[in-house]
Amino acid sequence: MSTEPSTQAIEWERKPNGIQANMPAYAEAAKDFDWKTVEAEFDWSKTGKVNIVHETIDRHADSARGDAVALHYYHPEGRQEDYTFKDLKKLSSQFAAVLKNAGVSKGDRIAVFLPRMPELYIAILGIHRVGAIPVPLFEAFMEQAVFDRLENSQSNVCVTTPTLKPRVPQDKLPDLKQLILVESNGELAANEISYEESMKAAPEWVEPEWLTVDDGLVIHYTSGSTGRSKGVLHRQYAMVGHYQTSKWSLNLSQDDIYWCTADPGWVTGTSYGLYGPWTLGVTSLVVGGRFDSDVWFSMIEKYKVTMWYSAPTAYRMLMAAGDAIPAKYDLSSLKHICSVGEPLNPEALKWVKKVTGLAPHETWWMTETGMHIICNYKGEDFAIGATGKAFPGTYASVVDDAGKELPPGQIGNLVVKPGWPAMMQAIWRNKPKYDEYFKIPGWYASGDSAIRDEDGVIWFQGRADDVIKTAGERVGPFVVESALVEHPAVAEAGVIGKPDAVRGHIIKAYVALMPGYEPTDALKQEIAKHVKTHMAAHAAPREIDFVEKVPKTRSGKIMRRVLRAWDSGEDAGDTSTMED
Ligand code: 6R9
Repeated sequence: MSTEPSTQAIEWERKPNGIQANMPAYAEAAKDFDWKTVEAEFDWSKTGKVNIVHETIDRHADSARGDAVALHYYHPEGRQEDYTFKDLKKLSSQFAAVLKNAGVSKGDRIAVFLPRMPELYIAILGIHRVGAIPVPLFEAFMEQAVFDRLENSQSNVCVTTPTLKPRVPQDKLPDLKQLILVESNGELAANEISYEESMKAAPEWVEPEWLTVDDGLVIHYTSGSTGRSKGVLHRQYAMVGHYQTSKWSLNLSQDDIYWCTADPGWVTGTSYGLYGPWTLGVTSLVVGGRFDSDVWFSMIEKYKVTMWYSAPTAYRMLMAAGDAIPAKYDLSSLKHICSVGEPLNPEALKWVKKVTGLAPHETWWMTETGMHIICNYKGEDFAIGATGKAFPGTYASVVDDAGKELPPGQIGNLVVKPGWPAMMQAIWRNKPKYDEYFKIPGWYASGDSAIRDEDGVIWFQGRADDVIKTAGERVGPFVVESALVEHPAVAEAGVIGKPDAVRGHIIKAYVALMPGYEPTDALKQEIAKHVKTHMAAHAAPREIDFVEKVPKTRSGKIMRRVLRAWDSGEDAGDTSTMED
């Protein structure tokens, strides 16, 4: 880990003169920036009536943009459909009526457990229309992960499919009253509603439930280093941040065809898969199905994608699939590319630039920040490897544990001054967890470490806690350890992220066995499968080492620092607090 980026040979991504950007000069935009001017872009600033479905869909449907495509949907083995803003106004109204009939009202939490399909987007919009709060769940979640999220959010309705339904443990969820099934084959239990049938009978216009800017927008579950996943609650006001960052860092405008590859199960898929682009009235592409390099590059050609927002793990997978695939397609429509989720390696950045002519721009942010905070911007040159500068109207810095700002070049805690528009409103039913983010006086603490250079540019250095980023997704070691020890053969388990060329990190588990179990490869596989079938595939350890004992402090905390040293072959440092 470097602590002195300014003394390294820095390579620059240089822009030709005259490049068109929505924010032509960062310094000028940041000087005197006031979020009040962004508020004025929303109808609620005049009417006082707030609902994101109005700002993302209805106001465009009722304007000259009404017949413009809001959503292109493409599934390589299935449906290919287009929806205009008018279509989404009607469909989200119908779904709102279905929810009202099911007794849903303002503030209720509604789980959406669907694959990436048009109904996923329609359901979320319909939930907004009735003033309820969507809880999007990624389709790869298995029973335990689904249970944790539905139980904590006390969701009373879950929108899902017959295929995913068996992973919803209804008998253990007393608050869950009804299921709405998409693509059901007609056989319905007493508490089940057919999406298709109920939509047919529903009215084509339902007025949005009018809210305030402080009412709930969405809950995303995310991992910390300890305890179960936490429900990050955002408020309607977050749209102010989604809108402006989509305009200036994604560089979106209404002549764009925008492709965000993230699933709405993760925050990128809502903040920048729905709210940001649609508050701007931009056409969005959603691609269903699995990752496939050929399909991905063909999408850019087919839809003439102009703006592409993806993650380092995807760029690395595309790179691994080789240059011949992008060479087959016309990628000349592209005008801007961004990246999120992990640092993008210079090698992958340069490869994307080689095949598309454009270098991906970093956007650093978190589920909890709700919107971009630190970015490289289209109008400015940037150093390759730099994370970027704080978005106008936000202030990010690098501080010591007491909250004192560090001089340039020193590594410390990456923090943000509280008060940006999309800052989380709460951790659902967990005030102590929320307060932990503000333990450095005066700051929101991200849990990342970083360096700020002389020019005020921030360089991400790594996670300061034990959270693992694997294939762009946050996995808390504790959740995996808990799933591991549920297996009868496992006495103790410690989990770390092991650096990996494609996934960023993979999950590696150190496991101490119960007496009487033999440390075999077959057992390793069985243990990994156990995690996969209980939590989610991405949470399962790809590597397991059997050990006599998992290293712990005298107070019983797993010393993941020691596990990381074992893995890398480095010195474990001070082990004086380790139990013998
Ligand atoms: C949006 C999202 C947040 C964590 C964050 C950091 C890492 C995100 C990054 C990045 C380096 C970037 N991260 N963007 N690291 N460069 N451009 O990813 O949210 O899943 O909550 O993860 O991801 O470690 O703290 P989330």
